[in-house]
Amino acid sequence: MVSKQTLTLLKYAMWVLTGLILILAISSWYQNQSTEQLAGRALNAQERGETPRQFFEAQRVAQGFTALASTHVIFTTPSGKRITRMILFGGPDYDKERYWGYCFTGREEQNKAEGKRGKQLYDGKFFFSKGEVEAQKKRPPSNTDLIGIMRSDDLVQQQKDNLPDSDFDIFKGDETCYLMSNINLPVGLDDDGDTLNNQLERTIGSNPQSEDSDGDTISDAVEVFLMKTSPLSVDSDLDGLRDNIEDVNQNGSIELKDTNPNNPDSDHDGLCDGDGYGGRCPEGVTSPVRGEDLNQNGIVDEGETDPRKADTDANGVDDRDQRWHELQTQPLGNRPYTGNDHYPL
Ligand SMILES: [Ca+2]
Ligand SMILES: [Ca+2]
Ligand SMILES: [Ca+2]
Ligand SMILES: [Ca+2]
Repeated sequence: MVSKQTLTLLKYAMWVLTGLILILAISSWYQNQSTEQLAGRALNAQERGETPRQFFEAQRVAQGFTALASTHVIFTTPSGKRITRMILFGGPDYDKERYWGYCFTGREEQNKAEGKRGKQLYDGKFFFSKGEVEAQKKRPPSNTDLIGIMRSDDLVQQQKDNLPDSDFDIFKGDETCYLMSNINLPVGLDDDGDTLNNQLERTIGSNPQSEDSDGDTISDAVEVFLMKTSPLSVDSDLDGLRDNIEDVNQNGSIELKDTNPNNPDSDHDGLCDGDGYGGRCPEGVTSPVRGEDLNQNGIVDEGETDPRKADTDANGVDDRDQRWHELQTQPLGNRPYTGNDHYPL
């Protein structure tokens, strides 16, 4: 059921939108359609050039929902729940995209009746993604009131300076807001506190009630936002080495002590980083040549080669070629080399 208060706010929303829509630059879908393609059948609202609408009550916001691109979205934030804009709208990757919105005070109609304009008329909270702020900074100057609001708003300067803003970048609950985005946006609360909101977790398939869904000691957020590894697999590149052994300090960059958790052969020598039995190892599972870190502990032990160096002993021959050569000239496990063993150079 839609509450009376929400209906009142929706009424404000509808006429505020008629003004706000002037500054939207995201109707490319419709503009790109050829009229011939649309002939001979009934046109839906989007094809007629009307922007579709979505409404979400607080309960749906708590669970999470997808705000569709180029759609007027009205939502109410759940009572007593504080959440940052960044988390509510899907995190840093989505912040690079273009979305913006406005949270109503309920005073807009009265303000308009009193002849107020600009920031005095729209005295609620505007919010913008970093991508939208960048796009707005590139817009040519305009005398339009609404653009004036956005341009003169302190938020633009603060986001320019990368400063957090408690008023504008935190949603405090019981706020009814308008949202417009140029992409489908996962919106929701963050039940497990890992900074991936519930809807983003649902989309990815991670557990919204666990901050480390795959139990590899790396949080879902670090895997998704920083390391770009799978929050659903302890060994994202299937090379036999766990993600937390590959990127030791879990910072998403491959340093001297690290192997690449997203590449099964970090040093490009043809040998797998781990034991060589992983699904993405270059040598087949039937090959007598295995990988580099055979006991998968992140340390170069006796009898192993270094998965960070293509030529571990610096003798001028890469590890894989050297390993094959050694197998030709010495007993192979519990049987001698027969000459039938392939030596693929
Ligand atoms: Ca979460
Ligand atoms: Ca994890
Ligand atoms: Ca791995
Ligand atoms: Ca290697």
